[in-house]
Amino acid sequence: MKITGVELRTVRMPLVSPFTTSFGTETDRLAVLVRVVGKAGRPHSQPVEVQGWGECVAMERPLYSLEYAAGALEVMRRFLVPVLFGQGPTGLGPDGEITAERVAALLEHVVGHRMAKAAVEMAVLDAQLRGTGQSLGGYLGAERHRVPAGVSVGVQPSIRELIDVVGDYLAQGYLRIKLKIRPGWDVDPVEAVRERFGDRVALQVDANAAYTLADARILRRLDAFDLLLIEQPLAEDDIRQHAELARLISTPICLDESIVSARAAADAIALGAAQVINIKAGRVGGYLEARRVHDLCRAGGIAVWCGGMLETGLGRAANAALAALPGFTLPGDVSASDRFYARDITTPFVLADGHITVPTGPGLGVAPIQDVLDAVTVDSTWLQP
Ligand code: OSB
Ligand code: MG
Repeated sequence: MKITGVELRTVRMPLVSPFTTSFGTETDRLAVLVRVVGKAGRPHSQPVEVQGWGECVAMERPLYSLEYAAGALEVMRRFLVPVLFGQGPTGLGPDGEITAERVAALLEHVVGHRMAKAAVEMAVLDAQLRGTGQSLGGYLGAERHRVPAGVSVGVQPSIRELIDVVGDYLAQGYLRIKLKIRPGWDVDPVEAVRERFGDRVALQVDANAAYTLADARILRRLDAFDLLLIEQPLAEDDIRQHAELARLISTPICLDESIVSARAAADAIALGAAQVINIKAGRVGGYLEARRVHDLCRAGGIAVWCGGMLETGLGRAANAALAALPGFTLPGDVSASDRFYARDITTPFVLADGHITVPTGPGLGVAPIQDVLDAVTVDSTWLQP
């Protein structure tokens, strides 16, 4: 495919309710979307115009990771998109052709900025697959038509409200509950949810790096509640300390923030810092690297599940496809669109029998609904060679 233009579109979508984690409260989702337009060459016929969509998971503020939406937009505009036009230090070759499989290598000279890179790769991959008519799930190696849906429950103002919110999600059919925790909101909410809903509910917690090893005594109290896992209790670069914590508590440790690549995953596993891994394509630089994380975890007998970043229908479609790979043995944060948005920019994903259906159409299998997209767009830039 030859890329002829790229649109970078920033959207701001109101959340149905505030989402509070240990790092802050979000009331709306600011996201940068990437639309790649190109010409797909086909033997013996005229090239056809194709386009593809990517979604950058960087949040408005650099609180979950060091990337943030406006920064990612800048990096894409100045340093990543020009490479797709053949204007980078790594040339495309005389024909200007590009494939999704080459994007990561072409962008490797830019240090970090994995969420920005992932969005660009996702858009090229979507366009490429639309050109060949293959679904993203089919391309990645999905083996299921639907994936079990879990839901991430933010820190609530009170235990009473938490019980109401969790009860509502369980009534909707969600198959796994993840509670956000932070110092002062950990043992009590977990105990309350177990007391009210029983031992059969699949339950896990996510600290988003809010603790230190000195808190091991508190975290150890969570051992009593038979949690599936505790996600990212310590800081992103505390790999060794996660390994130490693993020796002090019996709840399996799952890493999120720390796993920025397949290499980081291999190291964390080898050091005993992660018994489970949360895979987010944006965090590791793209869906192709995400698949590599999946493959190495599967080979090593490490359970994985698909994380979420409050995606619009675009990222949600891609996550559903990824989560359908055989190594995803735990329910992911792949929830219905209405978990976050009253009106999604694509046809909404809905919960059916506790599952989300994996799209089967070409590429992502979904695309933005133009007037809904326009209504939430706050900025748009069109880039050409
Ligand atoms: O740590 O998994 C996380 C949302 C934003 C940033 C980080 C995280 C989350 C979530 C929400 O937990 C997951 C979802 O999209 O459902
Ligand atoms: Mg997490």
